[in-house]
Amino acid sequence: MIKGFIFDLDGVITDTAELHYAAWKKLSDEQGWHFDRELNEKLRGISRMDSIKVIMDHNGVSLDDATIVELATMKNDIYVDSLDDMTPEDYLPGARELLTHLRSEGFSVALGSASKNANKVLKQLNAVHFFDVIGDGNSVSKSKPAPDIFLFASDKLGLRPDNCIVFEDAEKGIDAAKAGNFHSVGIGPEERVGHADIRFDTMKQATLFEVKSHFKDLF
Ligand code: G16
Ligand code: MG
Repeated sequence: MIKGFIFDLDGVITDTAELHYAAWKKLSDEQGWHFDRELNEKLRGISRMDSIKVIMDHNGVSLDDATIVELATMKNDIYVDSLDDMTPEDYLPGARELLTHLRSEGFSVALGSASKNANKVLKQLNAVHFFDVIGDGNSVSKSKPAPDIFLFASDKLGLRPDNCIVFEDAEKGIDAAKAGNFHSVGIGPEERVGHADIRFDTMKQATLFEVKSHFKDLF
């Protein structure tokens, strides 16, 4: 039986990828590093520290740990400032409707995001009330593709993984859901999330009706 839903944040509830891109681009320009949208795609769903390591590897740069943390903090300051402009208009189409529907049907709902800034994003969107549990980058130490963040969320909801459906837009996020024995819904193209149990191109298509009809034996 499905009793709970666990949502990733960036790429599922809202598109913070563009703001992450702008912040990494500013840092990279300042450092004389190459950074473009193709490389930004590789950062989808992975933690801040993993992200800076991907960018440094791409540029053949190696630095001591303290400097890496300092640079990642500079990027984060730029990113957090940019969140001030985020408003309740910035849900991905369909996301607020689905969250509202789940609330009205009495499902348990959690956030399972890699971001340490998830609380600020949810506040800007006025989305905090949609969630019974908020799992974010501060909740666990092992990031996706490890299942830890989703296991944290299901545990706090008091549900077993097979009672929950995870919504994810990242390849490593679907890997994490599968590693934890969760049911999974992929949001995005086949080449990225085709390994999910079911896949929709966008959140707009991922209505509760569609999800229920795909997982009909579980409702
Ligand atoms: C998001 C983004 C990633 C970002 C990560 C950490 O993950 O997709 O690009 O690197 O959060 O964010 P922060 O630097 O704010 O801690 P998710 O899991 O919400 O898709
Ligand atoms: Mg994501």
